[in-house]
Amino acid sequence: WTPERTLVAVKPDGVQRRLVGDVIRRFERRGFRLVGMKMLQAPESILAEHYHDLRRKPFYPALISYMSSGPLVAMVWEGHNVVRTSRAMIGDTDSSEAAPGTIRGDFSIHISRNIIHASDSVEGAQREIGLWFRSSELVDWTDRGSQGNAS
Ligand code: YYY
Ligand code: MG
Repeated sequence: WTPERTLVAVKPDGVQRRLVGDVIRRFERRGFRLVGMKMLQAPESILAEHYHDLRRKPFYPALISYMSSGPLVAMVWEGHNVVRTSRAMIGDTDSSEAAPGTIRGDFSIHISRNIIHASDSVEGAQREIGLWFRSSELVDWTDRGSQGNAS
């Protein structure tokens, strides 16, 4: 078992389209553990830090304006290999390449409105979780035998 945490965010288009429940359901069904969640209008300072590596890309201004266009739902999910598995669950960045069955492949047709974010490495996940959440906002909880699963 490789216990890990990752940052997942339902982006403003996902919230507008009422996809928050579906996203949570997919991660729960897979067996991951929700350890933090909040809805917020993301401040530009957080977004700038979050997408720091992309700051020189031509699409960066549009990306920041899209991400600030409405509330998003940020979550921290925990479980075995959650970083890698959640990337597989969300699908390719470019929605037109995202496989059916993935979140982007089921709900999105364009890279600029691709519904969801998930960290792409363990180090990136640690950095992003620290950016979006205080440690007091993360909840350590364990499975009770009769109700839990193997994660
Ligand atoms: O991690 P992921 O979201 O799959 O892709 P990134 O390469 O980190 O890009 C972040 C974000 O930027 C992407 O989800 C959509 C947007 N974007 C874009 O609008 N146009 C591109 N050509 C590339 C990325
Ligand atoms: Mg990324």
